[in-house]
Amino acid sequence: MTIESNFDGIVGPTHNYAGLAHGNLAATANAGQMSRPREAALQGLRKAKAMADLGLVQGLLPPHERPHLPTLRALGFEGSAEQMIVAAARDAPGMLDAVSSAAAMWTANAATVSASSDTRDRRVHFTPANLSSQLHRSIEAATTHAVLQATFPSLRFVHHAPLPDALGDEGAANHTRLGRNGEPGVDLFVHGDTSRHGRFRPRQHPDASRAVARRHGLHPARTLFATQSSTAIDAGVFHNDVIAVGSELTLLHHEEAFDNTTVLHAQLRRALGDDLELVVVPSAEVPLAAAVDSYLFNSQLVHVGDDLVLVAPDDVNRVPAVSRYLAGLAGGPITRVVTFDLRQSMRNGGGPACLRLRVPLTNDELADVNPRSLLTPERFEALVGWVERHYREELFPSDLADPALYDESCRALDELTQQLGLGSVYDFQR
Ligand code: SUG
Repeated sequence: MTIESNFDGIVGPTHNYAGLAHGNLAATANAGQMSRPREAALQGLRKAKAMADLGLVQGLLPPHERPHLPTLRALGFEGSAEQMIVAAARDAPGMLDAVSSAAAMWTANAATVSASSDTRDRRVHFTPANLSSQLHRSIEAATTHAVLQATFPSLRFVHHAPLPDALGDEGAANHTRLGRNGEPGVDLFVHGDTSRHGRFRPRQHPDASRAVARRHGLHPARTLFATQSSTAIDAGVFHNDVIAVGSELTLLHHEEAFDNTTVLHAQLRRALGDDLELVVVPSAEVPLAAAVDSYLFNSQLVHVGDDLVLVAPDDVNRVPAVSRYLAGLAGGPITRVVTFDLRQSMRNGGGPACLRLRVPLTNDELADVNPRSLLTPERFEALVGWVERHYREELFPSDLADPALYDESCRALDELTQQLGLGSVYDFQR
């Protein structure tokens, strides 16, 4: 039987607010502020630990090396690490910001993953997202590919190359697997309307979603494609997981999430039957702006015993329309709400759901996962010690010009890959 595991991204030592992300209101609003890398990493680890404590399978994916010197070299900078960083800070500070972003922490964008029960060859398929819509994210794909291969190393796992860059692919943030536990699932892929030019460009290309479904060998009758509403994108919904979350037989979404909700609901009902719970949050109760501000939908939906738990950012308590909505959930499929302080990540537009990559696994497949990538109480303690030894308390975007940050970061990541038994996954280790 397939069960859902979650692999959270560990926040990297260069976590900062450079305001790079397109269509992401939080990241733009917080540009230039001071970040707290140590606190950010600890907040993420605590959330992951709490999920493991609920009895869920919880894994981890490491940060990427930043600043990414191979990209600086590709951009024409030369010499030692220090020389390249100093020259980039002076001549192209925007490029230095891009190669220093810790955005790989949001592993919902690392890849799209298909369960072996849904694929033609009965193996688990991974396509690392090319994240080509923005420079600072496009540099993640190659390392993500290496990290996923090291984390899921056996022949039960198929690792595809990222899609060509012309087809923007932002990974699992725009994909939801629904279905009864133990049965083949229904895959819902959501993309933007790339013909429309609104306030913000859509990031997910429809042909990217279709290509992922095709190469993973998903059954066409159980694969659905929906269009994100442009109103939502323009309101700051840069990924579908900012406005919808689903698990097993429950799909929670905002009234304005999709272009043609009636058709989508009919398709989902046909594929999944009457047991499917479609929970639609009306705009009259939670306006789009409140949904984006609180990140209500960027929650995880997890099954714990008989409970369906919504794992939300604690910002939901800050926005009155949203806390009122949550107080009225009784009687519906969601039976519990737990919240986490993830403010460091949230200020860059990353909530609980962004921080995790869902990987549906059978017991045999789980046995083939790199064991040290799984979070145990001992590994949690070791990682907290690692963060406290290596991470700065505070970081301004201007600190990215400090070459010492690169050395600190490499030392930290080198030690981490040993702790996690990942081998050499970074350029600086080769
Ligand atoms: O791509 N933020 C990310 C947030 C990604 C959230 N993920 C999901 N919704 N699944 C983005 O917009 C800001 C980073 C910076 O400015 O350094 C950033 O990239």
